[in-house]
Amino acid sequence: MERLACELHGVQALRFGDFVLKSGLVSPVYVDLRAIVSHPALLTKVADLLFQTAKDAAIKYDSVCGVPYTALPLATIICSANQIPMLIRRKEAKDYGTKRLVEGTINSGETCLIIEDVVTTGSSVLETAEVLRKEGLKVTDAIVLLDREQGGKAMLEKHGICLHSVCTLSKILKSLEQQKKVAPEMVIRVEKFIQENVIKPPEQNGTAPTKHICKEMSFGTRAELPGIHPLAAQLLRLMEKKQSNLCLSADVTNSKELLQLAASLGPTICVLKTHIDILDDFTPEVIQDLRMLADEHEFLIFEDRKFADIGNTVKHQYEGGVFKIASWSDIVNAHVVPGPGVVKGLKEVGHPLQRGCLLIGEMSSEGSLATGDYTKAAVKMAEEHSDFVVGFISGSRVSDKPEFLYLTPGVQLQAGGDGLGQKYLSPQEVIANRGSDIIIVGRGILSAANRQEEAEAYRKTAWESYLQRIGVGASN
Ligand code: S5P
Repeated sequence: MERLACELHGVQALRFGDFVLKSGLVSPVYVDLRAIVSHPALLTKVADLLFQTAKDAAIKYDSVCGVPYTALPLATIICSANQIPMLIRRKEAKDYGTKRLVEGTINSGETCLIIEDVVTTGSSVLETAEVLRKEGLKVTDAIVLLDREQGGKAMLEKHGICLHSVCTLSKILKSLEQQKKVAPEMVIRVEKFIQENVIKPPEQNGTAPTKHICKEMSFGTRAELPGIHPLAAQLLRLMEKKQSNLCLSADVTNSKELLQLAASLGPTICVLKTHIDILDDFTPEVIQDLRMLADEHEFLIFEDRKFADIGNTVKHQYEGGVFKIASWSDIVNAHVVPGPGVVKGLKEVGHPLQRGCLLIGEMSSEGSLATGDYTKAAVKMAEEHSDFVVGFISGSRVSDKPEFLYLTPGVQLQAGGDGLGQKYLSPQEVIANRGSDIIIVGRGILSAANRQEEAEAYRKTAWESYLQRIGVGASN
């Protein structure tokens, strides 16, 4: 980022001062990436970054089309270096011959990836997408070097295009400020200008909002997101390593059985969830043994305590008492019903220990009140405490932040319920369709004759559903 920012600034692709835009607005920043075509090394580097961004987002496409004009050479380099068929969009139809608007071999039904240098409102990308779509091509994603963050991403999403950016104007700015190439006052002016000039996508009266269509980042990519909680990053990495997004809900009442489960299913799971207060024979030694097994088999421990009291009380419940949960459990969870105090109280204990907390955004049980505005309030609380909150217990992806993890209970291979309000969905529905990350399975595994085989069946189905979601063909 630093080098890219420095080089773009060096070739005057980014300039700061007072510039009158086409619209008449006076802008403190002027972005003109055409300059890079005269700098072959930089041009190639930018093309590489664009290609890598598409790769990281696991986008599947058959051809590439650059938005005229600056992105044309970029698309050319990408296609030439990686042997991908290219399409060229004409700005004007030829007034003779075939009157084609797109040059190259068009195979109707194939997917074309759009490349762009800079996006403000997104209208240039959309124009190109519409031309390609009229030719029978699918356009689902666009890659841009620089997102000016003025509403382009949201506008394109409304039109079924997911915009992936190599960098954003605010990140470039911060980097240039750190390198002392732009004065802090100018950074503030530009940030203010961006915020005040965000173009909202037009309301689509009468039509349902477009579903969030952005294809997924892999768990591994999410682990590297800047600002991600270290515990969330650790979990995402071990999920990728073990190819497991299965959490075992070890709801057993006997310590020996709990430890046996941890030892035998440890290699198959990413998280082991406990209800430590249902053990008939709890001793601190059980916890020591469980911790050793967690470290040996690389899974996290999640005590499903569902704290739901005022901050001062939950602090004691988390830190002390018989169970001393904070001393051994990587993750705990909390209801948001008391308000932010519950998170603040838990954070005072858990944050110094680098623990994480999941907020209950939705519940799997029949008639749950955790819906609608309640769920939204949980998301807001999580965002305000993202230094401690690592995600949600929810039936679906309740926030669009990839830094958070989404764990879903109420999962069995067979749909149905338990007669006491529990409702079950399949791993496929939860992971592939509802966008959750981790399935939490208790009785689906515990009541099987062969728990190890059953756990493996859940792991495999959930992992394949995840691969399907990120657009990668299922493996093992
Ligand atoms: O909404 C929820 C939240 C949780 S944490 N619904 C749930 O079922 N749980 C927990 O997940 C519940 O306490 C139990 O430990 C587990 C589900 O177990 P199963 O046997 O129904 O799979």
